[in-house]
Amino acid sequence: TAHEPTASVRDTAEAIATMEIRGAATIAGAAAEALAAQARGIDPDSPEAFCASLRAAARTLHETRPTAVSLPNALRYVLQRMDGRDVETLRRNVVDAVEEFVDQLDRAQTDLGRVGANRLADGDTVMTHCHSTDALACIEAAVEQGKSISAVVKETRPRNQGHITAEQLRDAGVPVTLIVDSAARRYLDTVDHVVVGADSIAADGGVINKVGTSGLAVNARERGVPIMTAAQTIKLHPETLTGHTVEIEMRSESEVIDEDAREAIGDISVENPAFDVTPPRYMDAIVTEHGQFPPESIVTLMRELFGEGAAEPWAE
Ligand code: RUB
Repeated sequence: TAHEPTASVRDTAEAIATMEIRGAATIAGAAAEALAAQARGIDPDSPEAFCASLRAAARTLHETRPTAVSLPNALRYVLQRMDGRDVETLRRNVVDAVEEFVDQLDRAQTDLGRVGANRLADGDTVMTHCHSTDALACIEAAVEQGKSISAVVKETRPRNQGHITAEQLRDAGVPVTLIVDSAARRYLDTVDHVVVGADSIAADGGVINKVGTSGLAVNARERGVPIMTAAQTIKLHPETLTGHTVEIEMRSESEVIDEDAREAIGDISVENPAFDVTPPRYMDAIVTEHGQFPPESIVTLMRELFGEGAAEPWAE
């Protein structure tokens, strides 16, 4: 029917679900672009049909992965600007909103990078977990400020996103040491700052990021190493203002053990949570494009930017 998502929306949704497109900010940008492609690619016979088709596309994109709130925040940003009495006006407003959203995404990352960079000193060694474009923006900005920075990069099992981080830092001229996740506490003795990203930030300042972040934060505190989360404000989770919790994605056991290992081990259960929650007391700062915040005060910014409500403009 006319309301079905176009192939490009289905392709983007598939790429997000299989993690070909991954990382909270990248997912948000790709989802917004997919809405623009849907707006350009359909020829509905009424404004109502146009809107229904965009809502259906947003639902398809929304169902891909549950934890990064940047995804629903992106869909909400675009659909709230879907305004007009005729199809052409609606189409233009959606395409313009997507362009604006993607611009803001880039600008926010550049701006928060400068803030995060100010927390790093010349000669610092940073430790990273997973692959976060917001976290990398801080390290890259520090390098651009002329600071000499080295990195200890956790490989981040089971998907090894640390390899992407290692490659990107090497390209930025940062000397990189790759370690297995279990070696993190040992190497914290040699590290000046831990820098991680976020998929969602809860109203109480809890940081939801790649599984392993909370253990790293507790160990960093115990070793006296400061830890920051680099998170542009589309990572703020508006529904947590009204008492909702953030869903932690559970992924397939095949990411943890292959079929041969499964067969050899036999009847055991395997669990593969993709994210965890770092309590605010273990995080020193949340670095955003509006400056840095103690996690406990992030709720003020969340209210200012998202109000009390978290409408779902994609609902049927
Ligand atoms: C990625 C991850 C990243 C955040 C932030 O998890 O946990 O730290 O998404 O990334 P996955 P960014 O690989 O499962 O998507 O700063 O790029 O938004």
